[in-house]
Amino acid sequence: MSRVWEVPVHDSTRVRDARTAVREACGQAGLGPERTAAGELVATELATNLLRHAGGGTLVVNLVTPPSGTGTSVRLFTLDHGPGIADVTAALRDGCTTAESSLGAGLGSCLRNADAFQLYGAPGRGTVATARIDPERARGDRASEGPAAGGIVVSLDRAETSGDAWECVRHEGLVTLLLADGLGHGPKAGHASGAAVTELRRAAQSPPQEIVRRLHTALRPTRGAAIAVAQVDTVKGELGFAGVGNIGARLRTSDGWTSLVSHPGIVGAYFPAHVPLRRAPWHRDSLLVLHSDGLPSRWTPPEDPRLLAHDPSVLAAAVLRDAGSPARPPRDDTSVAVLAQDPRP
Ligand SMILES: [Mn+2]
Repeated sequence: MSRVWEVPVHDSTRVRDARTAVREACGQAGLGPERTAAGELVATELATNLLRHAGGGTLVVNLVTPPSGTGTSVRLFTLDHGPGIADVTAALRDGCTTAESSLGAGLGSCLRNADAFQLYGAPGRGTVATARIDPERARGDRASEGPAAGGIVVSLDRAETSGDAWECVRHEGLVTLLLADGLGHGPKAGHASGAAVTELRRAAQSPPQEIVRRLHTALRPTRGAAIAVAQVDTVKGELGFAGVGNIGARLRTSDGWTSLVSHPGIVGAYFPAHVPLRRAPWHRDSLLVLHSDGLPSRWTPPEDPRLLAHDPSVLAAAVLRDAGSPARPPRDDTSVAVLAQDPRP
């Protein structure tokens, strides 16, 4: 289950709604007053920027596991289809002001108050901003070497609960990414994907096809889910992938993008006799995108090298934004999770 806050920001009254959403999220994450105040400040700046520079957009708030692996962090995203920021470095420098207002000062404040903050703007395509507020001030962003994961979850009709969930678990040299799409949508679907996340935390030392099998047992009391598990062995430099049900998976290698195919079935209900394991080499420039079927199937994988160099959370949010449009809202709970080697070339 994923708790989702999604606030459309199209006039100034919505800036307060954005702040309220982040305060609620910080409360659910158990953050203290200082981190909550930081989160509210970042929400205010990002929502204000949507109005001033993009003609409006959307704030999405998710609860995520921090790089330390313990506790809960709050992840904010703003997505827009505005003109995009041409010079992000200049925009992030404090005191840099545009003709209209103080874009730079606001973003500098985000940079200082968030534990991680990234901005990606492409002229004509809009901007993605993301900030993470951790329970404690981060001391370095990375838990360890190897690939980093990030994702975004939204829900059908902006419901509080999404039936989709993702999680990444590190266990010694293994980095395991799960994406789960509970059957249908809403709280019961969320119960299934939540059970998958809980079991992954216990099973992350197992190979992917074994994890999927364990998830099948764990999900029997639920209505079931589509599941994909991707695991990078950082010692061998190898990716293992196993999926059951309709989860999209695309892997970027030096030759371009390839699809990793899941096996038909429903984890927790109808389990295939044999779950194939797909192996692929994992390089410095490897990148994996997992997504639920809420994402239109004809989405195009990102090619902009500037985008590919960003944090996986930015990539996931950009994929989600670019697959849809205000005229075509998602018809299901939707999630995108990205695993990327860091640092990338
Ligand atoms: Mn679905």
